[in-house]
Amino acid sequence: MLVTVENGRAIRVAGDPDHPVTKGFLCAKVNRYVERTYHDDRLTTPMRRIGPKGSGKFQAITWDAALDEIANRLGDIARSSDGPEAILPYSYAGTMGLVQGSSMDHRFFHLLGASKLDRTICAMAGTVGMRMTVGANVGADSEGVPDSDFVLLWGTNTLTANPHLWPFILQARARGAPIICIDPIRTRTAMQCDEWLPIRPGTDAALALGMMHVLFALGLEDRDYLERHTIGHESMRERAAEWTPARTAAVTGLSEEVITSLATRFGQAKAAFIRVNYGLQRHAGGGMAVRTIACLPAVTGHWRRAGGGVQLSTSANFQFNRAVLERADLGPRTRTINMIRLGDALTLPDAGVGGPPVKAMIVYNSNPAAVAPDRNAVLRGMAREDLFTVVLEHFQTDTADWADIVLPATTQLEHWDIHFAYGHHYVTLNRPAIAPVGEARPNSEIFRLLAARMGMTDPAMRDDDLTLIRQALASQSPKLEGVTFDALLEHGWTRLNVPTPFLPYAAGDFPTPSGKCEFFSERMEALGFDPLPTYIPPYESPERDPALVARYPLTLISSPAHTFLNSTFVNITSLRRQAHEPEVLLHPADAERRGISAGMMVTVRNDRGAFVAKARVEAGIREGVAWAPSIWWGKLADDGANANQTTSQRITDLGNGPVFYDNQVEVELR
Ligand SMILES: Nc1nc2c(c(=O)[nH]1)N[C@H]1C(S)=C(S)[C@@H](COP(=O)(O)OP(=O)(O)OC[C@H]3O[C@@H](n4cnc5c(=O)[nH]c(N)nc54)[C@H](O)[C@@H]3O)O[C@H]1N2
Ligand SMILES: Nc1nc2c(c(=O)[nH]1)N[C@H]1C(S)=C(S)[C@@H](COP(=O)(O)OP(=O)(O)OC[C@H]3O[C@@H](n4cnc5c(=O)[nH]c(N)nc54)[C@H](O)[C@@H]3O)O[C@H]1N2
Ligand SMILES: [Mo]
Repeated sequence: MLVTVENGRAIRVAGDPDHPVTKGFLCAKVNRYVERTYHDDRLTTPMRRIGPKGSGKFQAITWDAALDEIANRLGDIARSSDGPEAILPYSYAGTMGLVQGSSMDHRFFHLLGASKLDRTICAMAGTVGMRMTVGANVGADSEGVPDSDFVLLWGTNTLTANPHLWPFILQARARGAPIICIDPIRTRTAMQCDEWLPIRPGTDAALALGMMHVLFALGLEDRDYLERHTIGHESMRERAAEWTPARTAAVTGLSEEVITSLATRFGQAKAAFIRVNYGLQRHAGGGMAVRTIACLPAVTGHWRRAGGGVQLSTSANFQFNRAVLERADLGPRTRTINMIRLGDALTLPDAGVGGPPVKAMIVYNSNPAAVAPDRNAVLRGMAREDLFTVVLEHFQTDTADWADIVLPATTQLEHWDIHFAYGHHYVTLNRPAIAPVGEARPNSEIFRLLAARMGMTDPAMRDDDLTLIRQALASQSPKLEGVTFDALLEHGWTRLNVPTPFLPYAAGDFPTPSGKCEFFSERMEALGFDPLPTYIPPYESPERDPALVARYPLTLISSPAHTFLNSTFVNITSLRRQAHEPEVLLHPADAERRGISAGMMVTVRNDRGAFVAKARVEAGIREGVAWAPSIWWGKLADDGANANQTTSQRITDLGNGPVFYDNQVEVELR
């Protein structure tokens, strides 16, 4: 991102035209970063709560007063009979930079002996699914996509969530590749594709198995690749044989013809590119689904060629020296709390995992009062009078409203950082373009200051941001060879030391225990799963809970609105206007059955909670599915609620991830 600065003020942000992936354009949200940075509501001083909890009433205080109070309160808790494990850090994707998100903060909490946070809310199910099959969350390179002859966008809203992939896909299309979208919703991405396959949510593993059935039945497999680079292909063939098109159709809700045609064309292609993304894995069997889809390119040998393979992520290629950044060795072993169980962690006496109750929570880079599942439980917890809450933020979010102390943090324009990527292979240096707005401070600086206040003398707590960046780069990984601070300073970004395009498994070399693509996985078996790919139905499905489905017949998907980045940017008026107001999209048949027409106000509810939305009625969604574009700030909705009122704290099969879209609801007139 290039920032134009005049008289110390940023006036324009733009994509870097020289960058091979971003190619001079930014997404709809980040385009508004200047507006966001100088927003009237930007937090510019530390604040202490003066009204009742949750009232959002605060008074400006000095940094000294804020740091003293936090240090005293945390010190008291650490020395009390509850001990330091009663302190919980909570952070995620506000910035994914290593300096502002996984360095000083981690060191501070490690030294303190605080509870650890298992950061599962986004990607863990799919990450572990990839690891089980191919050994790492490393897939095909976006820069190979122009060479692909068949593009499958599987459970991903590319034009919204990952627009920089799109130009590569268009190049493949120009050379004749069809683009097919598998999604219960006809998203703006699906609208631009050649075909839209409205699958029943949570059944993707069944579709992948059905595809394998057809591939083996028609002899479209690559026998040489199977023999040399996979393990368990004979049992995989037997498993696939069970998934006839008829059975696959019954589970996925797609027709036998569609399934057969999809698999046949996939198998006839030379380099099919499958983009799976994280939406697909937010169901009970999300890990297994990703693991199963990841088997497909090994069946057909597409990994051999540029443009072939599966991409969930490229992130595991970025082997920064995280151990040195985070320094887990600084503190004792402590308990771990899963971030998606925050509702339980704050409301159960042993935090739901054993040990002391949570007595203090320090939130940064996250807005859990909007984004965490089972929002009613989260808010009950945050309302506890005996919970001391500190929030480092740019804005007075839903979460900041429940804080005791709010600290103003810097934005990307104001601090140093270094970033990995998950859709390409370039390391990015984030240089500050402007001075901090108001009294804002970088997260890293805030944790350094707090450490000093609390008498932490370890020299690790004194490293400055540039030192942290150099430490991140001091890695033994050959992929980071040549990625130096000086190179980053010069260009702003540097490609990892991998070929372009990078073909990770062209010659096998899978980083699994067997060194092969594992159709059969001993690790899965050891975890108590079927060692072969299989279909695990959603929790809230006719297969597993028919009584619940009878009461709550609609599956609610609350994936991101085009103009929001999770809950970031919701307070930017121009972007919120484009999202209108909280909405729910229904299929005309589902709407008619309920006497709902477009524009009516409806309540979306289940046993966990409810929120109000305006009905949109369109055929661009599978019958039985509802879509609530998200993630709204509760405080900006008339009823103070959002879609996470209805989502559950249940976890996925692998990786302990969330099941946001495994969520049955009913919709009725308000
Ligand atoms: N504009 C914008 N961009 C973003 C984000 C944002 O909030 N806004 N968030 C960023 C982050 S943190 C992430 S993790 C990614 C998320 O981006 P994606 O990984 O693309 O995930 P989602 O948008 O959650 O879901 C993608 C699609 O999956 C579909 N889907 C849901 N369930 C199923 C299913 O069972 N099967 C199939 N086949 N499809 C299903 C949904 O309808 C949705 O259209 O985007 C990143 N980019
Ligand atoms: N229902 C539903 N819930 C979801 C999802 C969904 O699709 N549906 N998606 C899930 C996913 S994939 C994810 S990744 C999570 C994301 O959830 P979060 O990680 O909470 O991400 P955001 O909602 O973007 O909130 C990030 C906050 O960090 C702040 N921030 C940004 N940069 C900085 C910084 O440098 N310092 C500090 N101190 N603060 C900063 C921003 O102002 C913002 O308020 O939400 C999850 N929740
Ligand atoms: Mo995410």
